[in-house]
Amino acid sequence: MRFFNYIAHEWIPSASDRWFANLNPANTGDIIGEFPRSNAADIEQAVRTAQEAFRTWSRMPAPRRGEIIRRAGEIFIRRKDELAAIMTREMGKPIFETKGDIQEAIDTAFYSATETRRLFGYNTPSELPNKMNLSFRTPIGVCGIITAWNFPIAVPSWKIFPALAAGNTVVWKPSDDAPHSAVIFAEILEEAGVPPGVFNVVHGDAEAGAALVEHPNVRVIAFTGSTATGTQIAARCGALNKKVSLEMGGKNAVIIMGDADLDLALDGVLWGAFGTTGQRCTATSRLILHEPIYDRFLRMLVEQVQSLRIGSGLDPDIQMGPVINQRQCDKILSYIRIGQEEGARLLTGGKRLDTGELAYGYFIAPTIFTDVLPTMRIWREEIFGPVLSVAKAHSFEHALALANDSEYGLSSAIYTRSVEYAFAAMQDIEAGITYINAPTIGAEAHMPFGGVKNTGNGHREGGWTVFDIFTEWKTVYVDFSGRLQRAQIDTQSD
Ligand code: UN1
Repeated sequence: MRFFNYIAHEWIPSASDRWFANLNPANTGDIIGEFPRSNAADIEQAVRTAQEAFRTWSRMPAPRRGEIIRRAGEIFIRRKDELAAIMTREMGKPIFETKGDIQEAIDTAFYSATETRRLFGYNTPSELPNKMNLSFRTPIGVCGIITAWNFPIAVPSWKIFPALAAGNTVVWKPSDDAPHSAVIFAEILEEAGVPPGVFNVVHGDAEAGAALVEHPNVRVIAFTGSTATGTQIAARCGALNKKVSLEMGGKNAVIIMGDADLDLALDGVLWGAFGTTGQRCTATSRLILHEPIYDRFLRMLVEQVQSLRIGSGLDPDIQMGPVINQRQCDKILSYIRIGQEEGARLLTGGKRLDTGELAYGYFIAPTIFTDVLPTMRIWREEIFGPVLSVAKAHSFEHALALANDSEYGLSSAIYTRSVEYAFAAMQDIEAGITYINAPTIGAEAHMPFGGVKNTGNGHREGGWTVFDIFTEWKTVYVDFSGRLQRAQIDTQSD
């Protein structure tokens, strides 16, 4: 079956007439369909359409736009089961997780819809009499959105709904590993009443993404993906004076102190490290264990990890699905080899699972390395798979130093019963998100989301802060004195 780009409510092939196949990562013989490998001509057409649509969409009262977005949330509720199966089939995570992914988009839709009645500005005193100063948010224009495959609906929704709510129009280049979900996203927005050209989908790979970044009429780029790609995008956006928001890599650490509730911490580490097969930017990939509980906690963890049920996410009993594709599978296995060569101790896992049904997909055993030193690549580099690196800390200060010894700073967590440790962690962990007695994954739609250091470039999606990405401030001075008043001059007597 062939799928198409979505421009101005039409489903159209790429001008390139080239296609890529979308496979089920749990069973690579299951081909979902062929999708267009788009080029600059397709981007040109989509951007032109989005630019035209901007004229009317940006002038629609924001609460009217909000009603359409709210309806989209309701249709996501109605189509949740069907869409979850489509998502799991193309990207592998279990159905209960894809349902959560959709729920995050529903929450974002309702939140964004409600924000259309707020989007507060400022009204402040003027320094001159009979003059009023205001500042309010204005839409920017066409937003280019480029996303990853691991949250095929939630992460795009974090960008698309606020961008639309604020009055922008959108051209979205979804991941070529999860393009079918994007097709459903478009169907839902159309049914909700988003007018033609306001929301467009152009499938493809880096070629289409680069054309979107380069297009002079795309004024904002919002990207989720690797730090390497994001850094290149930021450089181009810098040269072209575009606004750019980046959500990139993570190497998220959990600290477990000697006084922690170990059963609670165990559940948190299992979910944080191996949920979504470790393929979240928020995944727990470093575990810092306080010396007194080091051996005991590892024994508990290994036992649980070895009993995780692994297989196709379409099977409701499965806890962990495959990794996304051959390239990622090779990359993760090569990091496992690097870890062994660097001298870390492989405690469990460390291999591809290829017996029985698993032979048809990209399955990797959940893997734990101990004796990991902060100099090792498996401690420093984002692997994006089910691989957890463990280090021992002699004290809270040592644990904190280990956690902060990273070029990334997205999520973090500490398990402790001590108020002092908890507050010190809140203050001193270098990350955009810190969890106390909860895993590193599980951000909520109405809170700012993003990271410090090489994880981002200072923006926050989610919550009220996302509107800083998708709006510009307009300042207005209303002088009703009926005469020329000179700011900075007429206020001063000397
Ligand atoms: C991502 O992996 O890009 O907090 C986002 C979480 C999810 C979002 C992850 N709500 O883990």
